[in-house]
Formats: sequence, structure tokens, C-alpha cells
Amino acid sequence: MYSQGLIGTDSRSEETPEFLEAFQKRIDADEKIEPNDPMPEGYRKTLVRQIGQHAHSEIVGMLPEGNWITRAPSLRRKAALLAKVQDEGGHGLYLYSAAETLGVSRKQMTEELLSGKAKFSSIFSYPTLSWADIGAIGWLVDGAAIMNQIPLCRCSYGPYARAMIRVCKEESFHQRQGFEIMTVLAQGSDEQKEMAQDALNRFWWPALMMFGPHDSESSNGDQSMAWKIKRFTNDELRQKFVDATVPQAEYLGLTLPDPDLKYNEETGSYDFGAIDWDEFWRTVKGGGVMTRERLAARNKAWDEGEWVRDAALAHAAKRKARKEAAQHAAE
Ligand code: FAQ
Repeated sequence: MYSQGLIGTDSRSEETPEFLEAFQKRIDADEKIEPNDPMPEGYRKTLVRQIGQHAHSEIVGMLPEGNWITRAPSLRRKAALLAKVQDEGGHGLYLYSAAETLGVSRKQMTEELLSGKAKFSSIFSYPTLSWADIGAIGWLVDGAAIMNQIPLCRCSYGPYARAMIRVCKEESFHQRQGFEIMTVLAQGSDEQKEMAQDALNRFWWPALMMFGPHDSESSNGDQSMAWKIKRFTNDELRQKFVDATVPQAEYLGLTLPDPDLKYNEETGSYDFGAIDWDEFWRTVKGGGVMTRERLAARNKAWDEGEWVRDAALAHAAKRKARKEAAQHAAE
């Protein structure tokens, strides 16, 4: 049976089988869905969930790297890291704006993050213990993010797809910056090489987990693929990432921490070992090493920024009142 409720951000359309079929036809024809178009409530909710979580990930993702800005080994590294962390903040803002076009406010989304109700990417619940972690994050985490996000530039929802174009350009720069940090360390002293290897050992498996659960466990996967929100499944993207990254590790002279990793002549891809899904689900459900600390940091920033938000609103109200008064005077 179909829902009899009103749907779409405009609340105009009824969710009949004919409506759903017409909507799917638009998707199948690769038409972009725009904010004022009627859309099934499930489509809208899926996007609010995914874009909201994506935005939260960018904002929370500033914390592990922000932690190293004061300790970057040179002025050049410090400037580049500062710019990267600032970029992530910008990505969060584009994404919150894209989600707002679906009728949800940034305040609502923020409250869901701060209360622990909304998820953020599991990768940001891991600590950054050495400078090499900043290289590993750029290389692997931004690398995984690009693999996942390039197809999102073709997502069926227009505002999300358009936001992703600039995000991907910036992530690609971040990835190269991280790889360059790893190259310098891997070609450095024995201690530096060891530091790079240790960072790779700790970030490799969590980077593979970023792509989400196996397709068989992906509760949203099939529907998101049918609506062309996702263009590839979690497992397809994870495999592409492994295939792209193995030669990069070889170039660096570092060893991926997976004894089962092996090139498969038949598939032309690398087979890899089992992911620790218990660790993944524990992290996703709020039990990651740094999850509580990340949320505490975001809550602190939100509370301490309250006076800025209040001041901006008071200023906007005064400007509006002055403009209205000037209009009345001119009439
Ligand atoms: N972490 O049914 P599926 C970045 C949840 S940005 C936490 O397969 P879906 C930039 C999932 O939400 C990184 N939760 O879900 C940067 C769902 O739970 P729900 C973020 C995860 O949505 C770099 C449940 O598991 N990128 O790194 C994770 O179809 C460096 C079942 O999963 C994006 O958000 C996870 N890893 O596919 C910043 C990209 N995986 O919501 C700073 C956009 C799954 O039903 C420094 N998002 N879950 O309660 C996506 O492409 C998708 O949402 C997936 C998950 C692929 C992440």
C-alpha cells in the first residue's frame, strides 16, 4: 500500500503509485530533482539524513587535524594544514545549505549532532597520535572521501550534486598534500619511515570502514541506488579504493597491514582480508575511541559561539528595522 500523506517540500503532491512511477521516470532519465519539485517523502528523508551526516562529518573531521595545527613541523606545513581544516569547515557549510533546501534547518541538524542522535563518519572517532597521522588522513581519508564523493557529483538531487563539485576539487588537493607528507616521511630517517608505517597501520582498516557496511548489511543502499542518490554500492567503492591505493603504498615503500591482500588475476582487482565489523558498528553506535570527546568539543564550540549567533541576529534585526524606517520616511 502507498502512503496517503502529503509529500514533497511543497506539501502539494499525494504519494500515489502514479506519482511514484512518474518520479522514478525522471530519475531514470537522469533529470536533476530540484528543491521545489515534488518528491517522495522517503527520498527527501534519505537526503536529509545523508547530507546532514555528511555535513557533520566535515565539521567533526576538523577536530583530529585541528589538533596538529600548533604542532605542524614547519611554517609551510602549518599554513597548508590550517587551510585544509578551513576547507573542511566550508564543506560543512555548503552541505548544511544543501540540506536546508529540503526543509530542515541547520539548527535542527546541529542539535541532532550535538545530542548524539545524528551520526558522523566513523573515521573521525580515531585519535591522531603523530604528525604522520596528518599525512595518512590526507592520503587515505581524503582519498576514500574522493572515491565516494566523485559519484555524488552525479547524484540525482541538484543542490547536493552541485555542492560536491567544489568539495571534490578541494579534497583532491588535500589528498595530494597528505600523500606528499607521507612521501617525505617514507623517504626520511628510519624513525620517520617508522612513524609513517605506524600511521598507515592504524588508519588503513578504519579508512576501508568509511565506505559503510557490506552491501548485504546496507539498509539504505538499494533504495538510494534506485533513486540515484548513490551511484555505486559500498562494496564497489571500497574495492575501487583498495585497487587505487595499493600501488600508492608500493610507491611509498610502505606495507599495507593486511596479510591477505593479494592481486587476483581473474578479477583484475586486489582481494583483501576481513574487516572488523564489530569495531565498525561499535564506532558507528557511539562507542568509538574518541566519539565522546569529539561530541564534547562540538558542544563546547556551539555553547561558546552562542554570543556570536545572538549578536549576528541582533545586528540583522537592527539593519532590517533601519531599512524599513528609511522606506517609510521616503513614502
Ligand atoms: N560512519 O545503509 P548504509 C570526509 C551508517 S567526509 C558512520 O550503507 P548509506 C571529508 C549509515 O549512516 C566523510 N556511519 O548507509 C574529510 C546507516 O545508518 P542510518 C563522510 C556509517 O547512507 C576528510 C548505517 O550505517 N562522507 O571524510 C558509516 O546508504 C578529511 C547503514 O549504512 C559522507 O558522508 C560510517 N563510515 O551509505 C573531512 C559521504 N557507514 O543513517 C575531514 C556521503 C555507514 O540509517 C578530513 N555519504 N554508516 O542510521 C554516503 O555516501 C553514505 O551515507 C555512506 C553510507 C556510504 C557513508
